[in-house]
Amino acid sequence: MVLMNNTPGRCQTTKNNECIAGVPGIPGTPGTNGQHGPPGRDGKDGQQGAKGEPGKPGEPGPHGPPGKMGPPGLTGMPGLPGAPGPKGESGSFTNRNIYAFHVGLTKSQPSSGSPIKFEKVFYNEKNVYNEESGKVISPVNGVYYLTYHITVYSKNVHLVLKHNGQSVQYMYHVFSSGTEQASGASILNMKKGDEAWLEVVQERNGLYVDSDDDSTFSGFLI
Ligand SMILES: [Ca+2]
Repeated sequence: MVLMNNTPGRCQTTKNNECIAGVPGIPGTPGTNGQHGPPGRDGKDGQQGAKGEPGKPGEPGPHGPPGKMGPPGLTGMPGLPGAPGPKGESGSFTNRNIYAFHVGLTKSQPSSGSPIKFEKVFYNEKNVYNEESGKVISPVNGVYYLTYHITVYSKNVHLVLKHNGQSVQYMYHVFSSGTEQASGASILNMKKGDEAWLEVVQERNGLYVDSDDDSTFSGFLI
């Protein structure tokens, strides 16, 4: 079979003028742009990226509420003594400490040169008077009133009051007749442990005692 005419739009014919098939037409002009299609579907998730740089420290947050009270701590060391308190009011006389003595001779005419021993004890609070030595020995610092009342008979009496060995006061009585009285008194500022006593001077020892006469030495802390 031979195609006689290939003009577009014409029929291809054989030798016997038979139409076999039409010639392809001229391409048409391009169509106008179509409308936007619907949005595509989301793509697949990408792979995880690399770890980023550490961020800057944030600003401090606000203060939190106070925590719960903890357990008690260990007991501390005792504190130093406080300052002395104010002076109290004066107590009554009956409440104060008494330092006093009242003693007498048991033998007449004591010897000189040593403390006269008054061994008859009428009263001796806190042992202010020491019978063995014949001395007043002060247990505290204080001022004492000391006095003696001597019965004099047959001889003169010459006495000296001594404080820690120092002569403080003399008393001299000249005997005349019968039994007489001689006395003396002193105020002594004594420190704790200080001693005071009476002593006969130069054998003038007419001090006397019997069943109804006394020669006494007494004193008390003022
Ligand atoms: Ca007598």
